[in-house]
Amino acid sequence: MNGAESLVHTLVGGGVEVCFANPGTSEMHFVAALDRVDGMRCVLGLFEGVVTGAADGYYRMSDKPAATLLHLGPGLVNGLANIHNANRAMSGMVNIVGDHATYHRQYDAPLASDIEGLARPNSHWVKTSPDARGIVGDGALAIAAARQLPGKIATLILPADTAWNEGSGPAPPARPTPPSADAVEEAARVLRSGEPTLMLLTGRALREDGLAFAGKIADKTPTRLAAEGFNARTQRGRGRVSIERIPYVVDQALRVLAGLKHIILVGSKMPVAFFAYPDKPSKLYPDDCQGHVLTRPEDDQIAALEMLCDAVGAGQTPAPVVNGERPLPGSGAITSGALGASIGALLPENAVVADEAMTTGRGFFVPTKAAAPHDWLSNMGGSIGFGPPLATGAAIACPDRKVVGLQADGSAMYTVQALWTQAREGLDVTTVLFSNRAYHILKGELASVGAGNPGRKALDMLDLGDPDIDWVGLAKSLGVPGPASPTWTASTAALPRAWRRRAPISSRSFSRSRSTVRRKSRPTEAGVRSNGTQCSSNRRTENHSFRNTLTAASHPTESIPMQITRGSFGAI
Ligand SMILES: Cc1ncc(C[n+]2csc(CCOP(=O)(O)OP(=O)(O)O)c2C)c(N)n1
Ligand SMILES: [Mg+2]
Repeated sequence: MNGAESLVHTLVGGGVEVCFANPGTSEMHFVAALDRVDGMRCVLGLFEGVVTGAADGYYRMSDKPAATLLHLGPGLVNGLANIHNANRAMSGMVNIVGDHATYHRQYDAPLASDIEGLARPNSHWVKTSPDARGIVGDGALAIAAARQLPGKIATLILPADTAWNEGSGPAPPARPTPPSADAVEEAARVLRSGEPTLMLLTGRALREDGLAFAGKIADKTPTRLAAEGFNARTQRGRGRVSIERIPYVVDQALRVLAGLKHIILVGSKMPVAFFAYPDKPSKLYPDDCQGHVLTRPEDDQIAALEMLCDAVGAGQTPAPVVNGERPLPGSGAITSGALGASIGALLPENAVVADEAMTTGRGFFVPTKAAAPHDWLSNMGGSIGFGPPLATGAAIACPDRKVVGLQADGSAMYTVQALWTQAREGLDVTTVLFSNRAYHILKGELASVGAGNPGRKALDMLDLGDPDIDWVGLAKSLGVPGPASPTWTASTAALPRAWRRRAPISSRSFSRSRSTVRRKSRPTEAGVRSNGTQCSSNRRTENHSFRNTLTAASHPTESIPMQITRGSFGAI
């Protein structure tokens, strides 16, 4: 067994079962090892930003790190924007970055670079495996680093000539730090004081059970609840406690937080503005407002909330869950609110929402409050192009759930290749694309930063309409074909049917969005499927139902046709 095989064994033994990859020459041993070792699903991404964003989505929905396979410094750098987002979301991942053979480095060949230097700012753990004996141990260390709570970014650099030895050691799963009794008592004291108080939640506190405890506390005491503006994963919908987010727009956030004397931090930080703006404060909370740390990100958020719940006598209080009617679908002009209402009305049960809807999505959160139970994933690092990869990774983590990508057009163009991976892997992702043909949000930012009256050249930098992107054609070329051009009419809640209906598509009305076109898996010489499972030599193919959809919706303020494609493609 060579070292690459040992490393794959180490990863699988350490609970890393998926590798998102974009390999090159220096990673060929690793690629070859995937054929010879069971248990690792390997997923090709056609750009490293897809690879790293998918690892983020996978972690958020499985609470387990995936591996990424990246090609030297440039491969890593291409993936860094979404590593940054994953880092901010506290997602764990194990990056494996190939490097030149150690004896080749002295020649300064074209792909040579300081990979450790490039990795360090966005990695909690970085190591170049120096020799044969180190690789398996280093692999185990990388996994242990990534599996800490909260998750961490581990980057292991593998020179191509490392002649790896056999052996591996699974990393034990990390446990959160127990809550501090003093911090719980301090928070209880603040809550009893009756002074204006906010409990600010993020991270795992936003899972269903954490929200239930927080809701009881908020019902029993005069505290308010809020989540940070962006959160890795919020469990929402009917039967769960609903929580508002701190608004992105500074003036709105200042209004929401005005008058507060205390903020109890549950895995969160004191709220600050996303950007600085002239004549606006960076801190969003009043000067005389005091922060109290109930939990740090590494602490057990749920246990702390439960203890606090008991400390304030709210143990028997029923959790104030949302149990109203589903919202009615939107109608009339296509606005953010109308789209949000339709999404809220028809979101499938237990869906996973990958939200990169940007400006169009500003009105989505409120009307989806009483939707069917779902998980909502937001961008926490502000680096756009995370949505399609995130949806891809989430779908691989949750094969039995519908993943809905709410996607702005400008952001989609960074990582649109992810649709190809979704198609290839047969993932159940519906992408709802909001094609407003602009970097719309930046128009507002241009005004907010006081950059003066924009002229033609400045406005051209924010315009995506010339040429118009053919989303349907683009999606089709990436394996998501089957266009139709229905129109959103005043009373048609057409959009969400895209992911509800199974009937054949017709050209002028919304209907089918899912197909059951079958594809073959890609068995290897050794009879191992691309998902890492073994297949018998006489039956080397497996049918996957392909359930991928792309919907292009128009600008919220216009009533122009929306388009929907149904995913369908033949066997590869
Ligand atoms: C990696 C990266 N590059 C550039 C930006 C700056 N940026 C922020 S929003 C935005 C445009 C977003 O446009 P779109 O996704 O179409 O959203 P819209 O506001 O139109 O809904 C850009 C370029 C960024 N945040 N991240
Ligand atoms: Mg746009």
